[in-house]
Amino acid sequence: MGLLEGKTALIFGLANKNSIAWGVAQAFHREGATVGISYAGEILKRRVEPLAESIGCDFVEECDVSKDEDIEAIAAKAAERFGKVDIIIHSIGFANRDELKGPFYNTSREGFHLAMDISVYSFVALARAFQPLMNPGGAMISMTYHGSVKVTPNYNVMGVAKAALESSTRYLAHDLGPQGVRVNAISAGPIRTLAAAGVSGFKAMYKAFEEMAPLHENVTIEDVGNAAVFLSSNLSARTTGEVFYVDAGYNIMGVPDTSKD
Ligand code: NAD
Ligand code: 0WE
Repeated sequence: MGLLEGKTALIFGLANKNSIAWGVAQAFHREGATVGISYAGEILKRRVEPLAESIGCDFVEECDVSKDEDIEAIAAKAAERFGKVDIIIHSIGFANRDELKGPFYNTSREGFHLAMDISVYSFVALARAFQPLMNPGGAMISMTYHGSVKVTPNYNVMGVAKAALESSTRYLAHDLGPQGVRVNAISAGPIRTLAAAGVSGFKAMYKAFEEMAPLHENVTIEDVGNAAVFLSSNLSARTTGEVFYVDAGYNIMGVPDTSKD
């Protein structure tokens, strides 16, 4: 029997087959969950619908998380279709491309607000909208990156946003704990997704990551999907407010190992 049998999951942030959200959707389907999918805008529909169909998902809804009315509408649709929901996955992050290069002090006020709105506030807003629909024993998960706690050149305002996202995860865990809903974050190592495409220096970072990480392997969307299964299932029943690293151990290292050079 699957680990998520009888559970309903809503996954936000599917763009294409490389998305972390797709790794999560496939793992959830494998474990017997009923999956609903949400995507950002009309142009993604063509990509997302065949993927959804391939895992037997027929709840595929557009939701631009910068719009309160979109969030309210999808919560109402989910209530109508499923009644209650067990799992919410937030796999959304965005900053203007020009904020992800050069010195952090060049971050514009507008760029700062946008990154915080899409990458952080949206998780808070989803928690509020779905809280009345969550079954006890349910789980919410956000996706973060180690640039929140250690400087990653060019990650800039996204690092600050991820710090706020991880903190929001803890505050939401406190809020929702009494109703039996757990809230955690997964901190993944670098993965070649749409959000990583065109990031200058990503290829070099990817290689350096593999060299430095104790397991000497890069992280896949399947790895993140499996961690999300654990954090959504009753196997992690007493874990909440945590940042769970899926990074081949990269974050434990202080300096690169040059002892064999
Ligand atoms: P992705 O581009 O596949 O996913 C990002 C998603 O955010 C896209 O589906 C995009 O449509 C969505 N999005 C952007 N603006 C939105 C809006 N206004 N409303 C709704 N959705 C919106 O890339 P990904 O790497 O799978 O990113 C998913 C999450 O994982 C992000 O939070 C990202 O920061 C995080 N993350 C990524 C990596 C990595 O190296 N790829 C590592 C750690 C964490
Ligand atoms: O969270 C992320 C992706 C963040 C991201 C990426 C983009 C590129 C395209 C947010 N917004 C945008 N906007 C765009 O227009 N990661 C963890 C992947 C990532 O992105 C980086 C990284 C890493 C790692 C950017 C700079 C440096 C390192």
